[in-house]
Formats: sequence, structure tokens, C-alpha cells
Amino acid sequence: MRVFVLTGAGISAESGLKTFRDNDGLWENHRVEDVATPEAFARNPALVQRFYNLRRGALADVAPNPAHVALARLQQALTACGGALTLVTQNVDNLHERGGAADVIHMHGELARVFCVACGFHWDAQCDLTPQSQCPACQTKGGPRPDIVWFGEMPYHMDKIEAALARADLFVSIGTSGAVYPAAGFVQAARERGIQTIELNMEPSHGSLYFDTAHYGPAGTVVPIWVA
Ligand code: BJW
Repeated sequence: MRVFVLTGAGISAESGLKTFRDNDGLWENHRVEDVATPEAFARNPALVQRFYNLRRGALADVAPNPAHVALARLQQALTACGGALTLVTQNVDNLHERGGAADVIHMHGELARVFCVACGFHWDAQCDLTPQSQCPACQTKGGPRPDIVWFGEMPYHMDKIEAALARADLFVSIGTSGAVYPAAGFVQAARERGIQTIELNMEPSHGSLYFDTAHYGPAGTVVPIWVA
């Protein structure tokens, strides 16, 4: 059995990380769309760096919840009997890894990583970034930026994701609103291949029509029940 799991911000909500489109969807009166774009970074790098510095720092104060742990256990169980669970996340946190999952595919990047726009060097973020931060590889000041896929940029690992989706026997979407492409289109691609599709979310997502089965409720409850 080859299971393809797509996760979004809802799986980390019970760990204490805010989702994007709940409540007012604002960060210090800025819409996510206004701080998570290349244009925002060009316009106000200090603001964008601060947004990501704060979120990176917040990772130390949160822990994986039962949904992260249940998925990791399912991955281990499937691997042990010759199957596979490909875990693709839109999340930039590291809670899947800390919950025990392996080979997590971060299609929208990672808070704990940085890259240099001048030379393309990628590295682990050891400290906060400022517009004066210097690249350790090419020494360019202001080159380092969060290793995050912003609106209008190409998500990471698309070839690997499409190959895993093409091989899957089951597609499961957890904690995502289905508002952001290309991830929002994965369920339709799965259906076109005739594989079963399951949604686990707090509420019906934008793509809810495309799921064969759905279980609605908090991920920390619904995911362990589905895995059991
Ligand atoms: C719970 C819960 C609990 C709550 N338990 N559940 C017009 C039409 C189509 C596409 C476009 C268009 N105009 C522009 C585009 C493209 C654009 C896009 O999709 N825009 C839309 C807004 C329309 N996409 C892009 O630009 C992407 N790149 C791209 O398309 O490149 C071209 C390409 C072409 C062909 C192939 C491939 C590529 C890049 C998208 C980058 C997204 N970046 C962000 C921010 C960066 C990360 C960060 O700073 O953290 O990524 S946006 C933000 O949304 C973040 C998320 O990963 C992403 C998805 O959000 P998610 O995870 O679904 O969160 P929410 O808040 O929306 O939903 C949470 C859900 O959980 C809700 O349903 C809750 O009910 C639920 N929930 N608590 C279970 N306890």
C-alpha cells in the first residue's frame, strides 16, 4: 500500500501554531499575502525578515501533537511491511520531523533554512536575519532570505511529488483549506488516476467535492482515529 499524505497548517494548529486563513488571517495588521511575496521582501525586507524571525523563534516553544505522531507511526508501519507513506507538507514548521516522520517533503520551504539570493547557497538558519545579514558563502550583504516559497514562486520538489502521486494507492489531505495551488490541485489529480481520496480537516475545504470520504474535527483527534 502506497499512501500519499498532504498536510497543511491545520495539523499544527493544536501545537499552537496559527493557521493562515482562520480568524482575521492577519499578522500585525498585514495580510499573509502582503508579507509572503517577493514583492513584499523587495519593498520592506526588515518587515518580512521580522515576520519569519518571530515564527522561526516560536518553533522552540511548540511540540508535535498526536496527529504528527500518528502519521509518523503509520509511515513506520507501512515501511516495515513493504509499503510507503510519502509525506508532503505545505508547512514550514518542523513538527512532522520532531514527531518521528522521515523524508518529509517541504513544498513551501522551511523556517529553519535560509538561502542567498546572490549565489543560491542554502544553509540552516542559526540566528535572526536582518537586511544587513551577510551570506557565509559569497559574503553578499542582504543576500540571505528565508527559504520559503512565496506567492508567485515555484514550490519545491514538484517532480518528486508528481512521481509519488502517480504511484499512490490512496490520497489523504489533512488540515489544509485547499486554497493555494498547486497543492490544492493534488486531489483532482488523484481522482483522475482513480485512486481513493480522503479528507481529514476541521471543516470542508475548498476541494471537498473531490473527496470520496471525509472526517471533520480537530486533527489531533481525527488523525489518530483514522490511523488506528
Ligand atoms: C484544522 C484545525 C485543526 C484549523 N485540525 N484542521 C488563481 C488561480 C489559481 C492559482 C493562482 C491564482 N492566482 C495565483 C495563483 C497561484 C498561487 C495561489 O494558489 N494563489 C491562491 C491564493 C489563489 N500559488 C502560488 O503562487 C504558488 N506557486 C505557483 O503556483 O507557482 C507556479 C506553478 C505552476 C504550476 C505548477 C507548479 C507551480 C506558491 C504558493 C506559496 C504559498 N506560500 C504560503 C506562505 C509561505 C509559507 C509561510 O510563510 O508559512 O504557504 S501561503 C500559505 O498558504 C502557506 C501555506 O502553506 C499555504 C496553504 O495554507 P494551508 O496550509 O491550507 O492553511 P489554511 O490556513 O488556508 O487552512 C488551514 C485549514 O486547517 C483550514 O481548512 C482549517 O479549517 C483547518 N484547521 N484547525 C484540523 N485543529
